[in-house]
Amino acid sequence: MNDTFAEDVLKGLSSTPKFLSSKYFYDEKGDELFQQIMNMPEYYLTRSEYEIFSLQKGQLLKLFQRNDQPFRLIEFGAGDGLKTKVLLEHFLEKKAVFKYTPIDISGNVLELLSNDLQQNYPSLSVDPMEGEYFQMLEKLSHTDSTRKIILFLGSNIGNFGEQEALKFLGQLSTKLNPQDSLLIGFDLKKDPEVVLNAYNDHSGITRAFNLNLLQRINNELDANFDLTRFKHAPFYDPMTGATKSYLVSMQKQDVMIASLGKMICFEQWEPIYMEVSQKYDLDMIKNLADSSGFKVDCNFFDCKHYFVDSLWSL
Ligand code: AVI
Repeated sequence: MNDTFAEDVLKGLSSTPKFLSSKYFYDEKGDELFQQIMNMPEYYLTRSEYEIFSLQKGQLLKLFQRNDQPFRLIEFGAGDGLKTKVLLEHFLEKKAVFKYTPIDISGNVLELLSNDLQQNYPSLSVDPMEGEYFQMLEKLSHTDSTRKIILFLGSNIGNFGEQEALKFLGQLSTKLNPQDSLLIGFDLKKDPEVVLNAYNDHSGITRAFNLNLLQRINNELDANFDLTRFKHAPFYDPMTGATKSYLVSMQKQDVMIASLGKMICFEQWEPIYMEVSQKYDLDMIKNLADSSGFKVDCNFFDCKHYFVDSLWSL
């Protein structure tokens, strides 16, 4: 049993209001469901960022390369690297001198990605690192002074609360050198219906993605959540840009988490707060950069202005 997972679940479900951390969505089944989410017609985010990279890879390379200097592309939480491959392929074609360093806490994810890249791009220099982002950056800085370009893509920053995002980016800024840059993906505020549909798809995949965390608690902590008694309820607030997802208990019920020896009691219609997916506007992005020690150098938009990859430096 994973102790941190157990502690976090206990803390979240004993709190008022109840919450669970969306970082725990990603067990094997959760990874598979997220893969399906990225392919859904409603989930525009992945396609938007893919379009940005496909159409603006030349400009990105110019900015990364700076007078043909070598650079190291460091990706936080690379996943299957589908979008990044568009960049890698172009950079290789243009004979850019660079290394690619995906960092992930999952050795399994890194192995799959590295094998795939080696097979498809034998000339690519892949240097994966398994571990926590900042620890790995620290480790790198002892051995390598090449210009670093950090990629934090896919609106992953949107899953951080406001203070958490500030803290994360503030910490990141202290780990970088003046010549380094960060390319960070933000999902933008847009037609509220478009946003909400991305988190409330017709086929019920996002619903299953949220419910899977209750299933994970059943599997790993010997709990007895009845998934049919919880309703997936996402909301988008166009004022703040927060999309928040809840699982709402449709009836008064008690759930036993046997491995923790803990009974969790739900009132009828009581929610569990599952995830925030923050949507930004350009002022919010500039403020976030300013308050975390960065400045915005350049913004790359898709044609619909649904998404932006923002290039920051110190
Ligand atoms: C990983 N992250 C950026 C996704 C998002 O859009 O917030 C996670 C997700 N949750 C529901 N659908 C997708």
